[in-house]
Amino acid sequence: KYIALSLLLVSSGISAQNPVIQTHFTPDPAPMVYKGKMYLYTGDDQPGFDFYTMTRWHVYSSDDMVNWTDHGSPISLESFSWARDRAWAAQCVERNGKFYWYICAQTVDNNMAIGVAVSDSPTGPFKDALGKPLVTTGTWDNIDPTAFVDDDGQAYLYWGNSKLFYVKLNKDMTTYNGSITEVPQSVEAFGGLRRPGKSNEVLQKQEKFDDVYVEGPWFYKRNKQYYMMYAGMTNRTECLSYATSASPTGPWKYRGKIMTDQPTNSFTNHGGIIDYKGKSYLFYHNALLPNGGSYGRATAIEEFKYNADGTIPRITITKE
Ligand code: FUB
Repeated sequence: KYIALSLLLVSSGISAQNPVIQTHFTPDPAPMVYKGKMYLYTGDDQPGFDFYTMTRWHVYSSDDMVNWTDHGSPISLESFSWARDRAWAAQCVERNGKFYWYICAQTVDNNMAIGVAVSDSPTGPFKDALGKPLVTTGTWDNIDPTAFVDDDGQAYLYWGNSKLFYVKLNKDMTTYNGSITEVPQSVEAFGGLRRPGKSNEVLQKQEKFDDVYVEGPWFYKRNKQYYMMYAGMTNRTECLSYATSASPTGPWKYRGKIMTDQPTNSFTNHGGIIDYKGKSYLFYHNALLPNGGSYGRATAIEEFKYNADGTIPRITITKE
């Protein structure tokens, strides 16, 4: 039934509105451009839950950033035999005409793991590429994958909650070589106050602190500079912040906040940045759909212009 609803135009009109999809909750937006079209991959919050109890992922597409086509829900927890709950943040990237949708989910042994589904089309059908997780280390750290294929063909997968990790993906995009590297965190790299041995959660309870890496990394390159946007913690809600580097593996330099913890009314924020038809866009989520909240989040988009030196200006929430 759900698939049968696909290919409907879900939003139309002359001017864009935020949230951009008005028919579903669409948390954790991940944009991708392919053959002149913008694709939007999201999670799925359901009304009435009091946690991130999510079971499937969605795809939408647009030619004009105003009218969005709903391609339904090509993957869900059932697509991954090893996944039992928490269909959390994901990103789809293209390589050589194949589409790799990196997802995270709770495993049957109650940890979080990263998997990958593959397709010949950006809208599916997708199939679990491995039949098992791509990254599983028996912890809750393994969430929010972000993938990027560099100009030299080397692909990277970053992810992590509280801690930030990466691996170098093999050309098949579904396996990796070498060990998992944890990215060192410091005030210089990701901002914030840190004390050795204290988790973000402990710090959060103890003091007000200005920014710290929490989750939701978004890794990309622009004009030979690498960018790592992420959800940071400020005053107990999430902001979007970023760091840059001359190399895909750091060292990272903290560049400040992109979107502050202004009232999005949802505890989390999660973003993606992309250029499309000569313009730059920030995708993020907020709780501004009717009945929205921390567990009812919806994708919003803001157009912005990079500063001349490549830094990103502070971006504010709009409703149109
Ligand atoms: O949507 C579930 C989780 O909330 C995501 O994995 C995090 O990034 C946060 O947005």
